[in-house]
Amino acid sequence: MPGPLVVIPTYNERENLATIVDRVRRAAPEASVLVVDDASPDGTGRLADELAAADAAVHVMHRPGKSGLGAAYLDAFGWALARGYDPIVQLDADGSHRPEELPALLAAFEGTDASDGPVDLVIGSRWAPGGRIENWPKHREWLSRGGSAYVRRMLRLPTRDTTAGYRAFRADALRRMELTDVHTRGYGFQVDTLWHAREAGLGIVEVPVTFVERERGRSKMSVGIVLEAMGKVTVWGLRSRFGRARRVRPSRTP
Ligand SMILES: Nc1nc2c(ncn2[C@@H]2O[C@H](COP(=O)(O)OP(=O)(O)OP(=O)(O)O)[C@@H](O)[C@H]2O)c(=O)[nH]1
Ligand SMILES: [Mg+2]
Repeated sequence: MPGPLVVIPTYNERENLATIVDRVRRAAPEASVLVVDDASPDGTGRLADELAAADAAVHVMHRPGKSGLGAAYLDAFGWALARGYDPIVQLDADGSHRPEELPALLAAFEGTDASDGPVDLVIGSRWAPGGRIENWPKHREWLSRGGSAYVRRMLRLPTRDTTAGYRAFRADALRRMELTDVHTRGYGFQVDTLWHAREAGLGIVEVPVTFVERERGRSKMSVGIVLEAMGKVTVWGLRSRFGRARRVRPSRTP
């Protein structure tokens, strides 16, 4: 059995990659790593190849150019499912998602969701009780909290941290989600997949984490990315209330 896979998407993360891979390998030695690099100009892809050459549990996917976090994850999910990895974890390269919390995320699959059903998706949550943020200016925190709350209300999701990127999916859950219907390539990808997870009736739980602001390298976040996400959420929310188009999916009986 190939076991868990931690997917690390990278774009210009040369300063961060070796440390983060090492931390993942120490925190969860049973997990393999897949670095998904979009031809980073700073040579992150070459460094990833060196790390893979030194450790058989580290793999690299090279993509031809920067085409967004969502596209990178969708490619990685396909790679992981074809090889039998389970569960599949999303983790940023910049240290914001602490690898030391991987055991807690993975352990949550042993529990049950709010309706006593099996857990299909574990969210490393900043806004669940016990979750924390380190080194964020107040305005950034309020923007993120506000965005997350807007998504929660609009889409009527019970999840506190709807935009979290630190997540673990059961392989089977990814198969049940209609990923071909996920078109958001920017950061709205996290909301898009949460919405699809909900539509597929997945068992979702949140595990509190401490989110640490990146220390090195540059953020790829932009106003355009936020607007892309909020625009889509508004459309989905209104459609689910007033539209005829809402697909009805069987949700698991408790
Ligand atoms: N492969 C790939 N990785 C990307 C792309 N855009 C961002 N990433 C990676 O996705 C992860 C999250 O990106 P960040 O720039 O940290 O975005 P963020 O965490 O929302 O923003 P900050 O809070 O400012 O760090 C990092 O590991 C990036 O290197 C992309 O287009 N392709
Ligand atoms: Mg980041």
